[in-house]
Amino acid sequence: MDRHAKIAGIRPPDRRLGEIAEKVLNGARLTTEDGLHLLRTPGIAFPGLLANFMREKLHGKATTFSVNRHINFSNICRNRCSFCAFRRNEGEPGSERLSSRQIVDKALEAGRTGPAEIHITGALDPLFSLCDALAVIRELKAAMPLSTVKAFTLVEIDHFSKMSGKPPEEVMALLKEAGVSAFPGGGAELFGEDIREKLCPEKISGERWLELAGMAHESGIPTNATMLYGVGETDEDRIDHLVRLRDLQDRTGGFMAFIPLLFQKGNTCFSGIRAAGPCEQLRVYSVSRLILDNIPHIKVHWVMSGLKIAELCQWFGADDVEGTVHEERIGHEGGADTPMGLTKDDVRSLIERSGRLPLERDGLYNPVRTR
Ligand code: V47
Repeated sequence: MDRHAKIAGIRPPDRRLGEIAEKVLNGARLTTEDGLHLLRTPGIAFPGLLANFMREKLHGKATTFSVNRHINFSNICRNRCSFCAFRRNEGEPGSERLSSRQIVDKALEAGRTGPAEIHITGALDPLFSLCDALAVIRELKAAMPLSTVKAFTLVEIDHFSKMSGKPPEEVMALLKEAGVSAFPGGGAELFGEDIREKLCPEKISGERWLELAGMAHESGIPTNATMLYGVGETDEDRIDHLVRLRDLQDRTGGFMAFIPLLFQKGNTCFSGIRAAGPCEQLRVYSVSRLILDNIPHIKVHWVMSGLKIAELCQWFGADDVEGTVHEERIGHEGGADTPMGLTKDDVRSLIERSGRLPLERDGLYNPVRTR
């Protein structure tokens, strides 16, 4: 208790938080019950302090970011997830499937040599095949050999596998050979069976997503992991999601970053839902940092969180800020009121305003030395 007081400068608000603090300070693992207690603690200061202790132990004062370009290859999707405002039917106004030339041109908008990281996600488009995916990646790498390509969620990998008749391991190996360095963390949503049934009954199960993540890691392809929240899930759903990720990471070590995605309810059937407020958001960042003791980075996707929370959460567990992005469609179709993209200076100043030290990285978290 004295040690907490010394480090935190304040006494834990209750005995249970004192025990949790003891574990965090000793590097011991938190349980599901600890996670639930942290989520249900009325105040955010003490959980935040603990998350910041862990964040600074791992990353010091630095917050990383990348100059990146988000590109959505298609929004024409076989699935109809209830939270998604981005999907369209074939031929519907606003439906769009990009050619590989259009994708390369978009990436080149970031400059002659391309962005450090190209981030590609889309939809389960019946007319975008594994061959198309491989051709796009090869063209991107030919035009921008220095860019890291983080492309296709595990849900999309499963779709390519089903369409091509090739096992997912082979799909992953072909994409890696073509130039994919990592898979983005989308499609994880929430793993709990009941909430997943409400959100995305047609999507692969949480267990399948985790199985594919394990395969990617075994194939030497790192991935990220996301969690959609503020969409009617329970505290138990959140902690269950985090613990399942932590269990897999114990076995593979292949997750680079965890990214909480705040639900944007516009143009969805959830328009009546109460949005997660700022305290709740900061609580989610803190608990994510504390439970995910084996995933190196907690990233804030400023598009979804808003710029104010992106600044604040760097003191509540986050050590990585989404990059310049350039053109964000998924959150904006859901009514996100953030900019479509930021300049590199904007991102740096978002980090500096928080009192952190901006550190530019590539798509695999290697430092980029520019200035
Ligand atoms: O899985 C869809 C989410 C994800 C909404 O790996 C929504 O670095 C909020 O993969 N409100 C796809 N979220 C995006 C994705 C991603 C994004 C940023 C960084 C990384 C990374 C990956 O977008 C989906 C879903 O969870 N999403 N609709 C919505 N209305």
